[in-house]
Amino acid sequence: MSGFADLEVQVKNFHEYGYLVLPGFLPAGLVGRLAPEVDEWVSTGLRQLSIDACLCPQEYDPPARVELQMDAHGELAAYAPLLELLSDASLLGSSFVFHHLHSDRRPPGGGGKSWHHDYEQHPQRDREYPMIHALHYIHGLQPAMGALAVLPGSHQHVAEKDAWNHLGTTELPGEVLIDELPQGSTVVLHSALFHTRRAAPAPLRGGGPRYMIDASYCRTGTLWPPVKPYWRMVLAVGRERRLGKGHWPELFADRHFDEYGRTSTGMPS
Ligand SMILES: O=C(O)CCC(=O)C(=O)O
Ligand SMILES: [Fe+2]
Repeated sequence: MSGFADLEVQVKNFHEYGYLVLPGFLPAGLVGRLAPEVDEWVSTGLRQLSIDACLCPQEYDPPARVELQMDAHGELAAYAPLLELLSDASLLGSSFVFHHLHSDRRPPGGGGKSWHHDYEQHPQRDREYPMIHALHYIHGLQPAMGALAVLPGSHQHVAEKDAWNHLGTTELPGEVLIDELPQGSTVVLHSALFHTRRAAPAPLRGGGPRYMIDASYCRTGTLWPPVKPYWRMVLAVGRERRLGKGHWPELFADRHFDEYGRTSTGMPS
């Protein structure tokens, strides 16, 4: 991975390239509080319960806890420097809503994820309203952990999320590889940007667990498909905890979403 341009230049080019790389964006104190929460979320099975409740809502009740109830995770979802950045006219603009957040820790040597994008629209038809994913690499990235690769500009191409799955995690001409970041780094993607996670090399070559928390946000003005059957409960936690501190009135507002199941299917990614 080579160096990345100044934030200002990256923001100016976001429309064209569809991503920003923000090394060391999160303060050490917040990173230090997030990691044990991720550990608990994964180790106690809460993460799996939340996945089961999305994949099979007929069989599983909504989880007793959601990520935003954890102190540092809630703080991260409404981290002021991130929200200020998103409010730039080149990104989401001044009015946007939280969509969902996932927290994960992958073991050393973990598998890859084929080329895909994560823009929620069923069926895919345009890119009029931007949606953004912030991928937070809590302990940074090293080549041995498994890289992220993105294809600049691919967010302008209207396609289903899995349209490039057949490519697996193969290297594509023009891709940008992001494989080395310090702890507390964030990669901001236009959600329609195609990206892939490469498999981590054998665990013996080091790398440690790979922590990633991803949070997504959408410009308001259209109805977005929810991806979790219990999406109202998640937004209610954001409102009850006053995570936006009153500065972002639409951040956890239900009214920007369609009914679950009307246009949405399956598991958020
Ligand atoms: O693990 C990563 O770096 C990216 C994962 C991803 O693209 C996803 O979960 O949708
Ligand atoms: Fe993704």
